[in-house]
Amino acid sequence: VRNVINHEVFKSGQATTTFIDNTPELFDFPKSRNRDRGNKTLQYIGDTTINGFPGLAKQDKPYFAKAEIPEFAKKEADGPTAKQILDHQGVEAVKDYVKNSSDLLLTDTTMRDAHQSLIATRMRTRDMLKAAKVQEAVNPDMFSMEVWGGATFDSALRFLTEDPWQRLEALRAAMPNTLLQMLFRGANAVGYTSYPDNVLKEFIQQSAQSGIDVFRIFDSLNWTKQMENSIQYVKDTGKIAEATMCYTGDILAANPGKYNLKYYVDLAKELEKLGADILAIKDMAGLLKPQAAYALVSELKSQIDLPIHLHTHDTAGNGIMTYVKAAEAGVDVVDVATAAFSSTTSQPAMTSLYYAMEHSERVPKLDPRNSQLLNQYWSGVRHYYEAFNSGLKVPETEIYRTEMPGGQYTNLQQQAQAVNLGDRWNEVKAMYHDVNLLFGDIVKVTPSSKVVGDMALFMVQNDLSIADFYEQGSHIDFPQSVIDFFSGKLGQPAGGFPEDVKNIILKGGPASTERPGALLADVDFEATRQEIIAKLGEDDVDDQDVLSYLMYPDVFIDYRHKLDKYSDLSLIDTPTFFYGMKPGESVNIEIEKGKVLFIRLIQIGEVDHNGNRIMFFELNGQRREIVVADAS
Ligand code: 3PY
Ligand code: ZN
Repeated sequence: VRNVINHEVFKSGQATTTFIDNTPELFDFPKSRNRDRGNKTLQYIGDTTINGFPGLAKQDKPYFAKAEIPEFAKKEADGPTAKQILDHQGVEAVKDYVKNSSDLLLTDTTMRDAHQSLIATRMRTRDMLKAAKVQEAVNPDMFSMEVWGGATFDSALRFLTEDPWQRLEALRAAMPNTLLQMLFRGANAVGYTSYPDNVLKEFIQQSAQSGIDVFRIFDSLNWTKQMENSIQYVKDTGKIAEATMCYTGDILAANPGKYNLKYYVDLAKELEKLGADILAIKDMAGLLKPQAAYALVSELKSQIDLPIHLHTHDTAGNGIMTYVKAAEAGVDVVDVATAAFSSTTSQPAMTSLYYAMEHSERVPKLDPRNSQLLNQYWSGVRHYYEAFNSGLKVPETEIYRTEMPGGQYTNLQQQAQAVNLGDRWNEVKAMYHDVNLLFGDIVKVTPSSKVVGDMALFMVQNDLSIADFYEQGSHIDFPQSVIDFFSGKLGQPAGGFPEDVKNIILKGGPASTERPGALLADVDFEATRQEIIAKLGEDDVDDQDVLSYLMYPDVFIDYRHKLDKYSDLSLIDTPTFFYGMKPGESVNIEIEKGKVLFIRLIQIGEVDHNGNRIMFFELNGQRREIVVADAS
């Protein structure tokens, strides 16, 4: 890891998209980890073949057509890109460029929010990288690519045995002329709890150094106190601070309650004062209807002087219309995804938006033919991950009532299934709405959305109604996340907590109105590094590892153990990674340029009296036997 950004060629600014291909040593792991790599890879394939991939129902490996990039005509950028402007002229010049663009600018979320919202954040780096390497030849005028942050950090380590930093640096090298964007959860960085300020600062600095240009910073309660430090830390790096207001409710409703137009205008002004370079409207549940988008953007345009970047989810099926109306009102940038990873709980499709705006003044600079061709590749990739599709297949306008974020929908549905509430999903959704009102109508986005989700599941599981809550609540132990929320650990919601509900939940326990981060002591990074070294028994622990550990201590240690056991798994093709191999099948794994493991699975042995099976492989022509403990 971390070799890319410090490589002389990269630092010189001469890196092109062939840089990674011609410089394989970038991804060299320390020798010890790759010792015996052939056997370790066979062990992984053996374990996965026999016991399945964690979280996936075990099944025979399905057939998948290989996802390939079709031929396309290389496109030249129409003038300097936003990334080139940032690198050569700085943030103010990017702001001017955005404000002066007559066409609508686009952010492609395929590699972050789109797969987070459709396939439980399971997309692997290798599938991203193949598209990333041609991205600038296909669509060089993309304003930015959202590729990092949100749940991807956790998911890479936890489920994919991948280092998120390595992913970022590889994508950076593949797209040197495009702004890379991340989603940063304010006080929660890329985790679910509050971190001390020095951790936020270090995380932002390291992310900037590893390739992030645009930081979309939000707070799950729109509490600006939890955003101001992060905004400043980003500005200190010379990168772009995109301060965010999360959109909830309906500003055009007859009685919009506290989330009315004035609320958003005041919030936007506050973020502008805090130094935002761009204002993001983060419509995480897809609640911003077209006419409301027009009203909101028009008003903001007349009241603040920042470029405006709109993000929505297409859950209700109205996303394209929302973007078209926002564009008419002067929005500067909108978030879209490639068609194969678009729609329903994800972002609207980029080519659909292009055609919806064709022949209008603000049609985006997008080559629809090239986008469609690249989408053929993405469509192949989507198939690999079919088993993780668990969400909506069709639009759901009920979302206007439930207000559930796109990224949460599939997750909560899976959680409901895990506790045997799969067939009571409609009740869970209805309860999600009721719990939100019980909690005083809060902004729901990670991590506040998780609190509402936990409570909704808890209520349905225990057959509790809202009336039961008031009657019996003082005798009930509520989920820890709910107690933490009411004790102020996520911050303060607009209008405060409803006192009666708070008393029932906390039962006299402590509550604070301070900013949680202000109560946390600074982390000693060197002491943390020593702690990790002691746990791992090896001293190959760098600054990025320390940050990964601070975000997810157990997950990180577990990741390193898996890496030691199996070696680097990121080079295995995706179907083999999830399903192992079938007897008689052959796969090739290119571990370095020109160095290939040719693997054939010959036969799977019977279970012996210890519950083990012998797997008979051929590795580069040599027979190998691997022992796998059959967990069934
Ligand atoms: C995240 O925080 O991961 C989100 O995508 C919120 O919408
Ligand atoms: Zn989103």
